[in-house]
Amino acid sequence: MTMDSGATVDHGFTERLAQLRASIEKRLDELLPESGNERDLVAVAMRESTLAPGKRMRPILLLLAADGLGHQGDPGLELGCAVELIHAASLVLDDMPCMDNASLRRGRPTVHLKFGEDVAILTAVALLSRAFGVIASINDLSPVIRTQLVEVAANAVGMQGLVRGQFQDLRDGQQARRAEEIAMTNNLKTGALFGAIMDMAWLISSSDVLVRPILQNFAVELGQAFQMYDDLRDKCSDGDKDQGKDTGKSTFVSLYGEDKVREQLQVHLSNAERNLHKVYGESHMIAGYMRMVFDKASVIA
Ligand code: GRG
Repeated sequence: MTMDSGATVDHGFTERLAQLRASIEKRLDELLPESGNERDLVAVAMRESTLAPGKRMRPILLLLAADGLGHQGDPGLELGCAVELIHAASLVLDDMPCMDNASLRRGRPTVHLKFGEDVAILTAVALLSRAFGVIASINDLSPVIRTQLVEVAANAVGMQGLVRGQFQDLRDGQQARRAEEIAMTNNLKTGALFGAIMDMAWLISSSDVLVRPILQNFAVELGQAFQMYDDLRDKCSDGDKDQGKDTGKSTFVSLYGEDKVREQLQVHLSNAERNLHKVYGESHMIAGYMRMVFDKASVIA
């Protein structure tokens, strides 16, 4: 798959994004197990949870990031889909009664409500192992790069990433937290997967070693901004997911109030943009895409 790396938001931007989304959805569909047998509930739940209408922000970012670094080929799509499978697994677990106890996700009943908690746990494990299998079997890459990609994904999921962030959020979020503690948790819970995406884009593009930390700085700023956006969403109903799940939890919104969080979010977005510009210049699609995701979000206006 190739894209015009110099594309601005004006020239065919929307169509280009629609094409990317379509290729991601098609490949996810192929990578998920068939669910012809309706009693095969884990397969059905894997498909329904992953193919439900999400933004596909992580695979889109990965594809744009890699393209801007000169990578053209299938590995970007495979990796983007693997990250989306990890993300889907995390949402299934996050919604469970022992965690957020949510009833709605992507506008649909959560997996444990529809299929039962047993199926939800098994679905998350199956999505996660499918993700690692996809990364490990990308033939167009050298075994060394493939191994590094598996390591990047493993670090993002485990005790240096989502798992630690989620644990801190569940347990420490019940009492007052300092701003630095909330930021650290958000970085693990939400920023780690963005960090993995940028590292993956960097690894498959054989880019300059100096570019890697700039992409990581971008991911940290994006993670902070995105978690603030998600926390603000908790206050308003868009029919996509439950409201009020953060009530009684210490977040930036409970610490600073919504207006200050909106301001802080803009600071993180500007910092993210500054890092992007260092690598991709002023007019690359990735910056336009990031702005578009946040501009669409009425909660931050
Ligand atoms: C084993 C993968 C795995 C995880 C275990 C449950 C858990 C640890 C982590 C949960 C982390 C989590 C849910 C963080 C929140 C990230 C976030 C802001 C999600 C919302 O993402 P969007 O808005 O969702 O991109 P869509 O539906 O558009 O894809």
